[in-house]
Amino acid sequence: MSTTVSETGTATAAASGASATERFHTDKSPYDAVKDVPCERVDLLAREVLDALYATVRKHKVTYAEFNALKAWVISVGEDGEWPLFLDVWLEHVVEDVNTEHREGNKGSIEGPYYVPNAPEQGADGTVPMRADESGTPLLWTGTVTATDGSVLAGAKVEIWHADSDGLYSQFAPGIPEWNLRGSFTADENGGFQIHTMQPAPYQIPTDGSCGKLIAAAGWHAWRPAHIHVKASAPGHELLTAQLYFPGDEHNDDDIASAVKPELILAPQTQADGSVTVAYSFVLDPERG
Ligand code: MBD
Ligand code: FE
Repeated sequence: MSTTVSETGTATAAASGASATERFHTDKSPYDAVKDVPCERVDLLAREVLDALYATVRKHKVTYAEFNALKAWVISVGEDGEWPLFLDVWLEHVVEDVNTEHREGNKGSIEGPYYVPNAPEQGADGTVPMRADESGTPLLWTGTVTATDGSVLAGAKVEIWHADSDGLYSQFAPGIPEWNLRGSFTADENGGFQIHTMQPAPYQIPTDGSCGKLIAAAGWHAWRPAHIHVKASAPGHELLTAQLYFPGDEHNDDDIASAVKPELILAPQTQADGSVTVAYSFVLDPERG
């Protein structure tokens, strides 16, 4: 990743897109998990998506000029490396919904394009890696990890990652230390953890790339509300991927990625020194047989 993000200079859509695309490619092949899917399923899904496109073209009498603009735009999304961004912003939320609706534990939300595994371990009580002069409001998050049957999940893993006070993610924007504002925590014998970090800023998806071009052409906005990404996991339990939000953010009701749920909005308490504390705990569902 560091090869595609320059150490200095401003964040660009093409650089963060290239990093996100490369990050996705370094995962184990996404095709492995679908190698036994029958062709009937592929036929069904591909056919229905194409039928939806035909219906739109017919209903709105799409012109050749519009078709050619679409072709040019689709090509540029790939050239900018923005397919991970496009798919996570405009499609992942519904995939997340249908795959978690059976859960009795916490609500989750989308992963988005900027997760990196193996962030530095901080134990049960620690501070995420940050710069000596990291700006923003200090935030202390206290919680526990338990199972839907009420049992304590000692040793559960809680990984967090989020943007800095400029809305930038380490490893996807230039000039930020590699693991800045990314950390892994391990619940103690009571399932408890304490995370010290900085409150993130609202995040604007890159406006200078192909996704930004679509947003501008359609007259949309590019904002996500401020959010902390988290993955909570324990052996024998379903991985919970979520995002936590802050009350009063103007984009909580109007998230470009449609990833806010009321259960995911924190109730921060401001302390005398201006820092904030939040309590948020996880209840994980058992893995299905
Ligand atoms: C993000 O930070 C994010 O969380 C999502 C879902 C899409 C783009 C940027
Ligand atoms: Fe994010």
